[in-house]
Amino acid sequence: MTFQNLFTALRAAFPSDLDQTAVETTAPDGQTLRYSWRDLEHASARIANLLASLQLPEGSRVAVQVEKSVEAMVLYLATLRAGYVFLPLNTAYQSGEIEYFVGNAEPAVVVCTPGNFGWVSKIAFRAGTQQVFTLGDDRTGSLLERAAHHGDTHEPAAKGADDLAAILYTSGTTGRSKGAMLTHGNLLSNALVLKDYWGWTATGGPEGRGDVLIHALPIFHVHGLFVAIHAALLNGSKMIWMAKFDPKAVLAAMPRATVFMGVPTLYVRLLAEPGLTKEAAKNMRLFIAGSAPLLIETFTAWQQRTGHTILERYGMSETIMLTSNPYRADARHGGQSERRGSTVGFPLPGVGLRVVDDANRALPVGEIGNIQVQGPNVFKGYWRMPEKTAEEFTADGWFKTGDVGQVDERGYVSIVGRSKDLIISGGYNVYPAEIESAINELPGVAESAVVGVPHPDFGEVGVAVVIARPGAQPEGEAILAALKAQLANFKIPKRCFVATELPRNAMGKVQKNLLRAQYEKLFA
Ligand code: MCA
Ligand code: AMP
Repeated sequence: MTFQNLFTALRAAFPSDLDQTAVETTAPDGQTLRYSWRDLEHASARIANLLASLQLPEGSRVAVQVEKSVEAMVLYLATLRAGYVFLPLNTAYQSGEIEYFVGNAEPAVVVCTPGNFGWVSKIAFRAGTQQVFTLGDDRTGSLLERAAHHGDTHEPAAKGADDLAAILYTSGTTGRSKGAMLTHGNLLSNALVLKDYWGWTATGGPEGRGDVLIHALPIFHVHGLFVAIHAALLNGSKMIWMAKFDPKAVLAAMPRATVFMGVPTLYVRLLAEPGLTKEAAKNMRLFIAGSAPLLIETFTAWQQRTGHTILERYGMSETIMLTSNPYRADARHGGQSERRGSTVGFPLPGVGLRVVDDANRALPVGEIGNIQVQGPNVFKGYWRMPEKTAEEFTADGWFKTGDVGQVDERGYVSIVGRSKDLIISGGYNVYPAEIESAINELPGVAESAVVGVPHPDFGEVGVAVVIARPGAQPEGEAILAALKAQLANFKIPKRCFVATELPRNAMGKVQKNLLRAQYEKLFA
């Protein structure tokens, strides 16, 4: 069979009755909105036709920084359909961050919120962008106005498995963010595997039409954009779509749903709701967690409160999903079906995973080392950074995840640490190097170190330690306020201390482990 556009594969799974509800959501004005499968088909065709009418060069990027809405998802589908490359951007990013992404990716089209048009369009036009559209979360803006003039049928662009579908920016321990290039083949192969491995079904469930997904994650990262949306669409499953995570709204939706996906912070916040009981969760089939380590306390408390065992999985922007605890018996692993806390389960079918030492030599079972992976889901490389791409692959073609872990005798993978200097806060990645260089630019600062410490809500948060220049007296609060003007809010350290020196080893390297130990109980 010849490979099809990812959109074509997703659309082929729409139910035969296109008038059924595909997505249900609450509009900003409180109104319940229902979108049928036909609505998704027509609305994505109109936007795809609009994009096609712009006669963009092959491989053009469509960069999108908008609030979550069903139309924003349709814009993603339309970009695939028209054969262009989707580039989602976190709504928290500020102008300096957007300037970098837009300058680096050189998108032909940028879509932003109506409120941000002034500054975003300036950045975009300076970078050579042809068109800047706006899209509000209340169906306003020039994108939909223009799309309304286009037809509601559209033949999806022919795409090969190796053609680019999306670029996701992911930071690095050194230097600026890198755009991970994901292909139609990467995304579709992973979605097909997950549909099967997680037992998605088109029968039974609260409406007799199979699974219903509660979608409460942002749609500018792998978890909310690909894992959640593809799984639901590929199964013809309805989504209960939430613009923002609200634990009470999720609880209220559970009786009408079967699957929920969240980062650990979402589970922690749901556990704080007295309404979370076995009764409330009794119709649910599956709770999936990932993007950050799920504490065993959360895993166990969830089991006790709901009677459900969270299925934890592991992935990356560069690879989409890599491993998963089993949903049902996995014949490759002795029929094992147990979901084990503190593990991320087995490599998904088709994914190769090995644990190696620093010389890339495979380690025996149970030993801790660097995790490397292979498979049809592994990205094509970093956008316009061939040397960075080469650095992250071994000579024999394995991708170096930067995660440190082990595989036990039963085949379960555990992540025990990271070789990359990275903080994962509430499921968002924060690279200390980026924050430190922003702090070091501030007046009165000689140097700084940012470390991740445990936090009851976000799992981990950043803490900054700053050394003053001679004669200067910078203040922690003022430093944080200055950072807020430059960086996405989730990257701002939760505390900033001014110290007289940073602990260093004999080589002069800052001993971050000592700083982490010093501030470990700050939020206990
Ligand atoms: C918000 N704040 C945060 C975070 N989120 N601080 C640290 N870490 C965070 N994640 C801060 C804001 O800066 C703000 O501070 C205050 O909290 C309130 O902001 P608000 O936006 O109202 O917060 P919220 O709505 O409560 O958001 C928390 C959240 C959100 C719902 C947990 O962070 C979230 O949706 N996280 C999910 C991220 C995700 O989808 N990750 C998947 C990546 P101030 O008031 O001081 O300004 S994909 C991935 O990692 C891989 C591939 C994978 O395996 O899935
Ligand atoms: P990102 O760059 O946003 O794609 O984040 C990918 C990183 O998130 C991985 O390299 C891991 O360090 C981390 N991650 C994702 N899922 C898990 C998990 N279940 N447990 C621990 N870490 C995870």
